[in-house]
Amino acid sequence: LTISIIGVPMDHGQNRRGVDMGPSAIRYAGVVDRIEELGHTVTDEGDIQIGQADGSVDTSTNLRNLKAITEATETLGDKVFEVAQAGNFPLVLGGDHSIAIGTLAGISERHENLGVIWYDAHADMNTSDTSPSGNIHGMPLAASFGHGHEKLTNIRGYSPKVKPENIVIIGARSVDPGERELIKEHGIRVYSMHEIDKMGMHAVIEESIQYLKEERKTDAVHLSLDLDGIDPMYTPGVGTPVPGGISYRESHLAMEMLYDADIITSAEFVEVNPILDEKNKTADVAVALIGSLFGEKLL
Ligand code: DIR
Ligand code: MN
Ligand code: MN
Ligand code: MN
Repeated sequence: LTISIIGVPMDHGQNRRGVDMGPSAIRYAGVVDRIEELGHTVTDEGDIQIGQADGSVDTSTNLRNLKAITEATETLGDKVFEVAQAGNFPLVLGGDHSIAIGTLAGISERHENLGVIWYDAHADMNTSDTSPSGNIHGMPLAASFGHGHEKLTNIRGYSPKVKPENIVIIGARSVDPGERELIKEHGIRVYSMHEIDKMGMHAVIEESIQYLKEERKTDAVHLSLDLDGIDPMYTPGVGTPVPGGISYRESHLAMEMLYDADIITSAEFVEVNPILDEKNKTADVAVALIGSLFGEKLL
């Protein structure tokens, strides 16, 4: 497997500075060596250029930094499309979660029936109408199935990127009222912390794989992993930590099972903020999970 790393040093999707340094922190934590040691080839494509933004929420749209984000996600989408067309596995490093709009815009064009696993404390299913914050990092999943401001849903000139019934959310524990409505309306599959506690992560991943592969018959699956899905005791370097999250071990088990099922065709690891972190702990966890996702085993 050839894995192409794309860094997206963007913090415009939320209001805490520092997450733009996520790609550097993850590279510093040794992501390239970690993957190469598993026998894969890595091409580091460097970072996407990110424009300036003033951080204000536009009063007519309720969106913070819309222009800079649409420009960056268009660029990212083109880059992701290019590496995927070349037959490589796109591995995107964030940056805040708004970048998923671009990643999905690049990937989905190549697939009829893309599946998405959204590993996150949040549902990221707000729109400009429902968002309590105006932060676009709380909107990428809604945008990907055609809900929200046209500038966000139509990146790379098409919409939707994914069918709502091809989405699985894992780790949710902070969901806003408008997001709950969309989840219900579209019957989106959600394994919240309640289901993870009750069923165990093994059953959650087994069911998710069965659902996406056998029931939904997806032709590719993108993993979008927000480090705040994991409990902040393991990943404190995130902008919106929520207690009561997925454990370190459960997360490794999840990545190992996804590798064994040979189901993931692209991935992104987002919301690593080294300024809020403790000695790069959160980037270290990201790299360890990336190792498991690409086949690292004890024996
Ligand atoms: C909140 C926080 N639901 C919002 N979202 C976050 O602003 O829309 N997503 N932190 O990862
Ligand atoms: Mn998120
Ligand atoms: Mn989150
Ligand atoms: Mn709808």
